[in-house]
Amino acid sequence: MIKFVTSNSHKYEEAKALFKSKNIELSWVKMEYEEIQAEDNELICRDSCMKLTEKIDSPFFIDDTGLYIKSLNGFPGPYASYVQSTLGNSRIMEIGAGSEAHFKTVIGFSMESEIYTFTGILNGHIAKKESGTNKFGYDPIFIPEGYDKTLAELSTEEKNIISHRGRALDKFMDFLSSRGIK
Ligand code: ITT
Ligand code: NA
Repeated sequence: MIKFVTSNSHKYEEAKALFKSKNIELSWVKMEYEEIQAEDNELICRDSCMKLTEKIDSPFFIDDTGLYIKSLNGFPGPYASYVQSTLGNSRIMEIGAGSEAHFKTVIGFSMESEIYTFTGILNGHIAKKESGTNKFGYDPIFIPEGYDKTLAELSTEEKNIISHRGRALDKFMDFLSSRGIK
């Protein structure tokens, strides 16, 4: 049984669908934790994982995700959560519509006092209007490369196949099975 520590129900639902397809049991530790400020979300992820090791029995993992908009020099990057709640999607489109962008997820896994990280990236661009009914963060304004619709117009399964989180979790699940962990 692997614990996923996150306050975000969308992240949990996506991970649950993937883990289910591999028959790995997942449990949700729904809690918020503080994050340091840094440019690099791998660093943030490692730091959070280390601090959580004092509070939560391992094995557990966390997910740190950033959105990097090219025409805005990578903004909001690791501040994606703060910017989503302060500016929101319509204001982001005013300054970033049409620009190339990418999501980056870093999974941090704590096991036997070691921390392992797994990264996934999804390239795409910022839409000119919001669309889609899956209202998870920036999904209604993010069009993945090779698509003409937003992430919010894809099902969880479709998103998982191509997404930053899906790719990071695939690497993570490969690691788990190579260690015989269920
Ligand atoms: P945690 O408790 O797991 O930290 P969080 O929502 O605070 O949950 P982050 O710190 O990683 O998560 O913030 C990233 C923000 O970026 C998040 O709040 C969403 O608004 C957005 N986001 C993350 N993953 C996304 C995805 O797959 N699609 C769209 N938006 C996403
Ligand atoms: Na967070």
